Amino acid sequence: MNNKLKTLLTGGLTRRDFMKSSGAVGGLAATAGTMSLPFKSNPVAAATTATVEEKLVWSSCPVNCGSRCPLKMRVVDGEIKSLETDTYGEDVYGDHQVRACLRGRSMRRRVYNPDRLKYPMKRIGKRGEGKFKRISWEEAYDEIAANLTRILKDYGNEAVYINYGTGVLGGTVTKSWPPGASPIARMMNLLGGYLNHYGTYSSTQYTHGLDYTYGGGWAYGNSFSDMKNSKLIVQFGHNPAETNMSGGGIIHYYMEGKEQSKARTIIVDPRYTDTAGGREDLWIPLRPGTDAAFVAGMAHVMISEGIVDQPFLDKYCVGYDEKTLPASAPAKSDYKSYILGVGPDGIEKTPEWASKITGIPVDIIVQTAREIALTKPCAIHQGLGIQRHANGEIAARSVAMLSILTGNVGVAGGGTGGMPGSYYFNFASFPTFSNPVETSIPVFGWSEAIYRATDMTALKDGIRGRDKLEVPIKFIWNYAGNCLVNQHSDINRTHDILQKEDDCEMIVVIENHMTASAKYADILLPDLTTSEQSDFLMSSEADFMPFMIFASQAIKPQFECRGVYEMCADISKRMGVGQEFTEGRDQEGWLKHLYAESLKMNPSLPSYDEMREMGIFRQKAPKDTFVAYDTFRQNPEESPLGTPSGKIEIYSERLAELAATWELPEGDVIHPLPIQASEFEGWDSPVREKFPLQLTGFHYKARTHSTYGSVAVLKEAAPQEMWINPVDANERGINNGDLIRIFNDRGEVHIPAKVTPRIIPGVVALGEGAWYAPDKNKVDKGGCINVLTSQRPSPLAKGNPQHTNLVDVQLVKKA
Ligand SMILES: Nc1nc2c(c(=O)[nH]1)N[C@H]1C(S)=C(S)[C@@H](COP(=O)(O)OP(=O)(O)OC[C@H]3O[C@@H](n4cnc5c(=O)[nH]c(N)nc54)[C@H](O)[C@@H]3O)O[C@H]1N2
Ligand SMILES: Nc1nc2c(c(=O)[nH]1)N[C@H]1C(S)=C(S)[C@@H](COP(=O)(O)OP(=O)(O)OC[C@H]3O[C@@H](n4cnc5c(=O)[nH]c(N)nc54)[C@H](O)[C@@H]3O)O[C@H]1N2
Ligand code: SF4
Ligand SMILES: [Mo]
Repeated sequence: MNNKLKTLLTGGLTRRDFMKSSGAVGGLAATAGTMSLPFKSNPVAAATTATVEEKLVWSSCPVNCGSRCPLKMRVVDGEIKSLETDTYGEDVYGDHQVRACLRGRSMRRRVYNPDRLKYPMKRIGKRGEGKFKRISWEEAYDEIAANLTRILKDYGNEAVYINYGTGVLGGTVTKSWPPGASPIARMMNLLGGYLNHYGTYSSTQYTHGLDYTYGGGWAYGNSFSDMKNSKLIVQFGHNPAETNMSGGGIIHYYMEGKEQSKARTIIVDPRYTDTAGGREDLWIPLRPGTDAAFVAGMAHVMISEGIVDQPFLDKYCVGYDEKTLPASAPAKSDYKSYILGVGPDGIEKTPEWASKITGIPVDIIVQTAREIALTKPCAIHQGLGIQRHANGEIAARSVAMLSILTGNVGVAGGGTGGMPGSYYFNFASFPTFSNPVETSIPVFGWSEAIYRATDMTALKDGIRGRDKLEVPIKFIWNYAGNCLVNQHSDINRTHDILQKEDDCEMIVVIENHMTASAKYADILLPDLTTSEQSDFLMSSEADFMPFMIFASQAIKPQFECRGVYEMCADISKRMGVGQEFTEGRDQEGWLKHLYAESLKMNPSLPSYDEMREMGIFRQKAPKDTFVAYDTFRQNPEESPLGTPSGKIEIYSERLAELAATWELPEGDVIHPLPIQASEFEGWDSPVREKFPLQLTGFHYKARTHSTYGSVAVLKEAAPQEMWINPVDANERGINNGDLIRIFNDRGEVHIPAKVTPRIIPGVVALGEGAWYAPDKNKVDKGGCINVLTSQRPSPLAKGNPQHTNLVDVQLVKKA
């Protein structure tokens, strides 16, 4: 890749990475003496009788759900019998208990699940068949070391890939995400490195899109707690009641902020979500993938009625109108011209135009535009649902336009239109050295990098660090992830790619359960659960009350399971870097070391032993709200944004350059402005003649992605069903509970229908993460949406457009 282009590309920082390293909201300042423990220590009770040994041990739920919770295990004779969660303090807002949700509370059923992996295994059937034979740990290590040595020698380090996996995102030594922070990365870096990826399945269109607007890699929004200062709240594709639940999750701050301000609330989502749930004032259902048109229609109202914040646009922004267009931009390429139809496309983005695209009535568009422009401050946030689309980058940028046009950026009670900001706990990370390999692929591109690697280029496929990939992926480490199969798009295609054992030669899966991905392993290593080992876990999104958890080993390792640290230490030894890997420490040794390092950064932490006893340490942030880019608002010259101009770039010269140089397939749009663009399988796609219904996904309370997906009580409490509007159901003779088939050219799923007015007609929805369960004809009976999703990436981030799908639905059997 040429250097000029390289500097145009975003740095590939992920959200949590960025927040951690940023002085702005990253970690709390160490304020020795000013911060006392927020609660009393609660000693671990240990009752021993002659025959029964009973103890209470703090553990945790380490998964990727936007929260993180402590679990106190009641262990009787070496077995977890029951558990409770955070019970400290008075449970008042700001010092509230971090209580686990039903998933975490069912941890016992995950630890003792019949699906639990027991022994190291080697595949004997075809990949995916699930046929394995039991082998010893020695055999497993030998096999891995021999293959790794051979592949490194024959193909080089760029042929080794660490797949995305967020099952132990919460851990420190056992951390699975970002992959560069995992023990696997530490080992691979000692061996010369591995092929990197950039972006995440969560947010890559968001980060890549909004980086061009606000700069800095991750666009911040005001925290939910700041809603106490708002007069109006608008949420686009955001469902924190399901995605950030539990006592530590930000739904708590959303509820409290809203309660304090009593602000009117508008929810924009094709589905009536749990976040709406009777607490909203207006639900605006729209067709998936059309948020940009909705915003453009509202912008038309604001501009033509003269209710935009012109002084803000003049002072802080680039490209709103011709006055602030950069010199390189053609005439009439500004946003105002685009909206008023005097730009190159000549189309006026009237509310009538927007209504045809979105399905939202004209009067709602007009009324909402006026309300947003005239009710200040207005808190606008987006979730990640709108960006997990084929046009996700511009959709994310579009929503931000509402906050920008109305001058809500950088003020209390307002916001940026981005994701809500949070403070993070300041704690040492497990050192993994740096990766000598610079080549990087988009996170979603790994399956392509197996079979058409050397065809993948910088300009066509977003390869970074090289103009094109030099070698295919030959070896995959898949630790605590189900993105090898279940969570990656188009499972039938992935299956075909992985069938060819001469292409990807070795897949090592490190897991707790026999997941869809585990079935594709060549060597399957049974990992400990968090209950069987000790580690530190940091809060995820936790607004102004970040916290840390000391999870201690509650029970002995089950069966022959071993921890990932021990596995990596043993494999490193075979590869000749054992001492460098461990530095003479076992896992507990690292915990002590990292805690001592953290104490230096944050002296208000209790001692190691006290912390182990307390389990959870909650710490208030310096402020009880977070206002994104407030210093920029106060003084843009002194505190510029991370964009090339230092201002909010409504028109991005960097995007104009990419639009001119990148090789895009027909229909893909990269544009300097946040314009409306059609999706390859959207409401106006010709594919609708064959598959008339839009299928959108969502993150479901029954699971965290696929984790907890095999726990029977959870499946019963929140069953896997496809949402369909009565209008579409009646047309197809479908009643609530009937078994239906959902299908397109990529695959077929059979599950029950949930017939409900909670979804807009023309759209069906399926919670992501259900366990893929194909019959012999490859018809999935588990309800896994990725049988139906596409591997075609989004234009800019080359990310996963997993909410962009067209399908049809038919009745299979009456209930
Ligand atoms: N269609 C569609 N697909 C999606 C999404 C979508 O919205 N729609 N969302 C995407 C997003 S945002 C994400 S983040 C990804 C998430 O995808 P993944 O990161 O693959 O998340 P999970 O499915 O939870 O898989 C985590 C795995 O870790 C395992 N695990 C849990 N605890 C442990 C442990 O202690 N040790 C080990 N070794 N393993 C453990 C679990 O059993 C599980 O198999 O999915 C993406 N896929
Ligand atoms: N219970 C639970 N919590 C989770 C997770 C989980 O799997 N389970 N996953 C965690 C992870 S890793 C992540 S990344 C986050 C994900 O959080 P999000 O990505 O925000 O979650 P989604 O449910 O995919 O999307 C949010 C909403 O967007 C809506 N939506 C879809 N398409 C569109 C559209 O085009 N326009 C609009 N306006 N709305 C749309 C969906 O209907 C949904 O209600 O959640 C985290 N929290
Ligand atoms: S799934 Fe999330 S909210 Fe539920 S217990 Fe685990 S960390 Fe907490
Ligand atoms: Mo995610």
